[in-house]
Amino acid sequence: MTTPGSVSSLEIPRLAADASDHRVCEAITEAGCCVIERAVDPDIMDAAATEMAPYTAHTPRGTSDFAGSGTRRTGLVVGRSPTFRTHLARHRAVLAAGSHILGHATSWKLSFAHYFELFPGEPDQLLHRDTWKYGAPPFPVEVDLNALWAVSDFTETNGATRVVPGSHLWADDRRPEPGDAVAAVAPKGSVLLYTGLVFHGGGHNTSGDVRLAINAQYAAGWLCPTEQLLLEYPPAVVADWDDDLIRLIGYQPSGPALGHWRNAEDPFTAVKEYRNANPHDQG
Ligand SMILES: O=C(O)CCC(=O)C(=O)O
Ligand SMILES: [Fe+2]
Repeated sequence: MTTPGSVSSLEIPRLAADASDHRVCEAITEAGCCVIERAVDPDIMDAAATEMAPYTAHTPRGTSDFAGSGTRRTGLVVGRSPTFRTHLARHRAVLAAGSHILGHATSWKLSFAHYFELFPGEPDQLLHRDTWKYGAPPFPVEVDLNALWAVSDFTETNGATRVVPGSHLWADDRRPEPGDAVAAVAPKGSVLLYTGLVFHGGGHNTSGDVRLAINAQYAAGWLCPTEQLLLEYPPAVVADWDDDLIRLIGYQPSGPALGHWRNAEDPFTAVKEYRNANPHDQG
């Protein structure tokens, strides 16, 4: 029996791929995180890795302790990986968790999607809350949800993300003690979901293998996205993508007066205009 706040007072909830949306939301409410085992077929992860492989060689490794000199983070995943667009960005469990955690906002969006390679020897990353990136006073609500897809197995030795279950409920000044973090071991095809307030960090890769992941972050629509997705994916690029995905990357207003385009129009209008002007461009 553990007491609140004691070391490892919670485990990371582990759910099966067919777990109900309700169960996913319940786990995240309680622990701030969960692993959905084999949420997609491992072949889908191989396909995503193959799509990203041509781009990684030119990606510089991290240049800070936080970014890690043994980590490469390759961007433009939404554009470069049709598999991400089709199978991961709008995965059923991710959307359910997103609506549950971020549904307080008028809209919520994809904020970032990068391909992570964690090389042998990379040490533990500082345990952190992703909301620190906003450099703002604490928000009264959760504003971020992460989906970290296991593109390779996540193991105790290859740097599985360490997570502190339940830490989303901690006071702002509380910090993890040694031993609070639990490795989110997960077979290829699994997804680790965690909110912006959950302490977590990449693990120490003591193996000889590269740990592969796709990190997709979703955020309340009223925040500045982590990545300039509309600059990366202008209307000509997204014209033949699924409408819901196009909205998810930011072609939608937020609240009564944010995120408009031109004469206070819905930015999706820009995609419609492109399609009308270029009817032969689409798939
Ligand atoms: O690679 C990981 O396991 C986590 C990385 C992370 O949390 C971050 O870079 O913010
Ligand atoms: Fe993080």
